[in-house]
Amino acid sequence: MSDIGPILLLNGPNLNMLGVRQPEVYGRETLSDVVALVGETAARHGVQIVDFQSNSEEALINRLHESLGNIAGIIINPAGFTHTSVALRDALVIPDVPIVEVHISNVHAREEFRRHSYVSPIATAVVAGMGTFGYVAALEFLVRLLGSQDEVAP
Ligand code: CA2
Repeated sequence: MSDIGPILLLNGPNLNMLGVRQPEVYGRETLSDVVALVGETAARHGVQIVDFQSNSEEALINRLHESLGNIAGIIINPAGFTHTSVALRDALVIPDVPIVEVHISNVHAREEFRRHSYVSPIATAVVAGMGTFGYVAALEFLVRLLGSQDEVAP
């Protein structure tokens, strides 16, 4: 096991439909496939993933409140709430840990309304357009970031 604490993997509304609908936009992998992929990557680093998906803004916010003091970082695809939710953004800063915002699609190459994110200004890093590999990239980044924070000077 590494010294890095658990990483919270949050997925917002409709992402439970991954692989089921709109494969031309979001690919053929299901959310379970994505969670398994991130879990395998995390296991290789000795890091624990705590995953949660909800279609409810309230449930996502409550999950963040429950995570206070228990997590080392957050990977979140806020989905539609990216573009609408001040409340989710306010909740995301509560655990006071690094946040990586992930979008499967390139939100900047789509409709204008997808170009604004309430989350990006409080995120440490933003990934968009890498498909589901973006979640793995986010985890690798957090492992590197959190691992370097743990290093003790010789
Ligand atoms: O590209 C992304 O990951 C998004 O966060 C996905 C959101 C969208 O509102 C954002 O602008 C970009 C939509 C998630 C809906 O996921 C579905 C997956 C399969 C079928 C239908 C919806």
